[in-house]
Amino acid sequence: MPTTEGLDPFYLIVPDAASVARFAGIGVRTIQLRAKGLTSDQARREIIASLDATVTAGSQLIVNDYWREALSAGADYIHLGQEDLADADLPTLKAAGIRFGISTHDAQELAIALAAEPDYVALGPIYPTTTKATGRAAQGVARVGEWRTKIGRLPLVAIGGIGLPQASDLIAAGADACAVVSDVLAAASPEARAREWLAWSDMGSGGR
Ligand code: 3NM
Repeated sequence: MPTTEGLDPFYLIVPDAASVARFAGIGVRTIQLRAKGLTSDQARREIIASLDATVTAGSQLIVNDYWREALSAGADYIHLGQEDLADADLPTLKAAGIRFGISTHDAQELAIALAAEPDYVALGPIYPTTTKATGRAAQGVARVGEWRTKIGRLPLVAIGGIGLPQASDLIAAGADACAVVSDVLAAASPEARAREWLAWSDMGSGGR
């Protein structure tokens, strides 16, 4: 049950094109490619392979980090961290019709993000996570409600330490989507866990 702006309540983050293809193939509708340490050529190849897989499956690909390569490869949705935001050529990206989300961790970053007029805002880390060294204390669920109030109707993605048992509470608190790495990728069967998340999404994601 996709929500606003092409974001499904279950927003999966994976490290490479092979994983994008694997999860697009079982029906995951929103997938972020978050590959690290690639050369520009490698990044471009990963993005093109990811686009092939998601276009075929009818899933939405969101490319993290490599905005130049995403642009040249024909991606239509990217994710920018605050550092990427300082570097990114937003007018060019917008002129190309590329939608983008921005990470935020505090009120100052939120103000910077909103000034860029993004298509969604991500807030993290909601819970402690070992997947990324954010250097931040966990935000907690109440902060999701605070962000919801501050951003109006703009889509809100919660991220960081989220497992399926917490997901409905986050939607109820004001998130539109839960972005997830380890709850799926570190599961005994990542595919089975992804299917549980999809069932949750199909059932209305906790109902809001
Ligand atoms: N960004 P997991 S937290 C990639 O707070 C990422 O901006 C975060 O992985 C932020 O679901 C995070 O395994 C890690 O906790 C998400």
